[in-house]
Amino acid sequence: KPKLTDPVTVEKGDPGSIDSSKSDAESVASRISYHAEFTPSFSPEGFHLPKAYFATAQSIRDSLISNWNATYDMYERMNVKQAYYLSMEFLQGRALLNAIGNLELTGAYAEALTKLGHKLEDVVSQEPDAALGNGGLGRLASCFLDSLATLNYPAWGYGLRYKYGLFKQLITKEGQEEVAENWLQMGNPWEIVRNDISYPIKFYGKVVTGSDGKKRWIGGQDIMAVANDVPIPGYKTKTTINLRLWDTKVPPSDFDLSAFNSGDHTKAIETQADAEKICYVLYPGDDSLEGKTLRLKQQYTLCSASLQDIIVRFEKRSGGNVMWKEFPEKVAVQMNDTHPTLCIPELMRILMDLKGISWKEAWDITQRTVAYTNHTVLPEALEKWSLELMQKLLPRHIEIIQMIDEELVNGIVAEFGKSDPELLERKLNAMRILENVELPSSIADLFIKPKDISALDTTQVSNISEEEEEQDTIEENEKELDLEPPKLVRMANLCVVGGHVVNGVAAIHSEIVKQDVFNDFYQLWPEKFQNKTNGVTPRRWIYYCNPDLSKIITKWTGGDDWVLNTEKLSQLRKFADNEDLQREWMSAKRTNKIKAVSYLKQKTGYSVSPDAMFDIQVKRIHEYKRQLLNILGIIHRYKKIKEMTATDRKDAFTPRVCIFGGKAFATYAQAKRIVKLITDVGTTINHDPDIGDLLKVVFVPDYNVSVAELLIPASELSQHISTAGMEASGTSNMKFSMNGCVLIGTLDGANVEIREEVGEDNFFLFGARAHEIAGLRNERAQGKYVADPCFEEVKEYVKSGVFGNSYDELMGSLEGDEGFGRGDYFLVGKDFPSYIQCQEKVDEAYRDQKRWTRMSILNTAGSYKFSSDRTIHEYAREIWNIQPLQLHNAT
Ligand code: B1H
Repeated sequence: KPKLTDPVTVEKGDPGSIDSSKSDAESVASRISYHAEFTPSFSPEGFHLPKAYFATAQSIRDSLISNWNATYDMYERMNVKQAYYLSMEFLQGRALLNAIGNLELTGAYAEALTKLGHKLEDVVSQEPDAALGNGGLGRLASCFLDSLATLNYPAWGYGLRYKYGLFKQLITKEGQEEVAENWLQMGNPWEIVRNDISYPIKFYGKVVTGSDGKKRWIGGQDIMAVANDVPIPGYKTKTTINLRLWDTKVPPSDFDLSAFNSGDHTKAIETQADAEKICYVLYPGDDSLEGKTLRLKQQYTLCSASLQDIIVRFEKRSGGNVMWKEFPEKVAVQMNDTHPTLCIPELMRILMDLKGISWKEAWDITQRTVAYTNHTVLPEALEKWSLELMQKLLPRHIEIIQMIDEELVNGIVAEFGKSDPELLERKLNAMRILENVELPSSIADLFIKPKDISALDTTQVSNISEEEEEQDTIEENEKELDLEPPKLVRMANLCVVGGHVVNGVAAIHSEIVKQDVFNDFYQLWPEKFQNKTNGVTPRRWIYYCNPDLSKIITKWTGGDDWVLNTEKLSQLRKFADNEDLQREWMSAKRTNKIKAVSYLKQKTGYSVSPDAMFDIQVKRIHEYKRQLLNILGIIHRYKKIKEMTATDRKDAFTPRVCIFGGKAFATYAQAKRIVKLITDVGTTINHDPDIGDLLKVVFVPDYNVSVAELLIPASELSQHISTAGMEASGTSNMKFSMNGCVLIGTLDGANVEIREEVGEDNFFLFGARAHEIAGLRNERAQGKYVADPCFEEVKEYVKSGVFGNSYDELMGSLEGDEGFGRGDYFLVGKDFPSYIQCQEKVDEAYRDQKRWTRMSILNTAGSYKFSSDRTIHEYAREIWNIQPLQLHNAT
């Protein structure tokens, strides 16, 4: 291997060697060598893989920076309207291969690295995943950035630069264990620290009114948010947009030098640590008050720093003639779920307290600027913050929120009148932003019940004895002490009221949003509600992760323009039965399966056969996603296989490798028990000599974006089996379908639309429908439910200890309401028989490989709608009102 002291093709320090405009392999190799020597992150000796990765990334970064600068200059010059996507999560994964490919330099880089003694694929796999997100919501944000850049939309992402991303998952004998993911340990070549771009952020303190009547927020804790920019290159375009991630620091003046000098070192660094810890971890555990406070500080930091930055830009581009009314014509802010809700009171605060704008005008500007995407209808996931905590941390914002709530209450009273107090009370209870907070007395008086009125009637002679009265008072006091419900701020209601658009993320989900979760708002403002079905970027999720399949698609659709225009994929339909295509298609799948086989061996020790069907469920572990249904189905299969003779087994069942992957939230005990059950079932089945290759169960540890890029192309059947109505959209379902996997699923989230596009014959459907769920739960609660004998058998089998223990809490949750019983809230037992029947159909279909391959091709062909390019065009046109702007003169 070449030594660093002996650069391969250029003289040391030749400035020409880093001219990023040349795209031949020779020039690329020069640039890599240059960076290996002159922007070093490692000791000089050796050109080992980690160093090769860094030098390669830095060489690409040069091109990204010049394109980034040119893009930014153009936006400044043209003063275009920009969209800002605010998200607490961006699940970017790796960047190198994507950047090289988007700049159309894959060939040159592969050749250059070969010259330097390495393979491109080994170099790119050195990169740690940027895992600044939990799952679908964060990955969606990253797909959106890719589409925005590719389609030349003027837009930026804003997020937080967490020092530790999502935890690393270890699978041990105890089940899941979490370890900190120190992704920045070796440095991050993709971020540019902007020490010149920082904003003050305040917490706590108090609000005072000045002599001019203006409110001022003073005192408290002051920290700084510093910008770190991550360039996001579009595919085959020079447009390079920005993901600005905030890091928190203590203001330079706050370092207590005298404390340090007098020996109190701890005190001196305390303030520093207090500021920096805000960006330590993605989603700090929030069971404690400290955890909640930290999470709220994170959310406020994101909102405040981003809005200050956006406002500075707006003012600068206004060139000394700031027209605040026009702010919404230059700025669109999208809130990715409720996590950035504080944008609403923060924008109001800045406009009123710092820019001197009236409440009415500030409210109009705010509403026209922000929009809200809802990603979940699970009640426990709809954020509510303690009013008390917010009042302490953000006193001015609470004043503003109280005002918004009061205006809303007045609006509701104006709309529904006072003649039907019951209706009015119901509306106020559903729609108010503040929960368990008294109404203004003029309105509260309406709701005094007749009984209460008589109690207030002083003309009535009281015949209650003193003793009884005393007893009543004690009881009332106790009630107050114990049962005083907490005062809360409902962030979702604030978003619906404060934004101009509310959107769901799949057709069925947007209907549930309108008809159920926010129905009262929908009745009042139907025009606010929209649907934007999610999508995923075809660059990362087919083109780069599945090169073999991509070549076939390019060949059969007559060019690689499908990467930008996924409609082209539908042309594959007409070749679904073509024998040549089928042969090539199956061979690509097999190559991908073989890659996965060696990965699984390396990570789990299990050897699996590439001849078996690869059946995969990878996603966050959650009861509603029903990994439990999947594993109980596998146990049923195992039991049936064991009950048969060796020859019958082979006829009855198609060999399968059942692969699971996904992380459970660290404090979600039931989800962790599911992981444990899956791994225990794997241990038993995979070592059972009766079973052989007929069934294998593998849990892939530490599922992340890069693991997904390997597993999805290798998958044949993919499971999306949530209780209907509970998965807002799902996005991995789209990725699997694109890569020619057939889905088994319920009519939930985007499954509904995928099935429409790929055709019902090419989707394995089972289970109760969303509108039936409430009724089924009721029936179950009333004891009307008739248990399925197969399901009971499987449960008993698990409880008997075959897999190591009896899983009392897990199995109990599937029963009534005594002990561990949770009434099978997710209807695993109800859907079990139809799931098993459906899996039998899957076995049958797979035995006919021609039929299966046809289904596989028709999935890729029908997946064209699920490109995030389509989704982003819809957001741009129907919510943000922004236009694409093409860059011509960058390098
Ligand atoms: C989704 C979340 C989410 N919905 C709270 N909600 C979080 C909620 O850290 N938190 O507090 C984090 C994430 N994530 C997912 O969004 C949905 O479950 C998927 O169905 C959907 O596909 C995805 C993108 O829209």
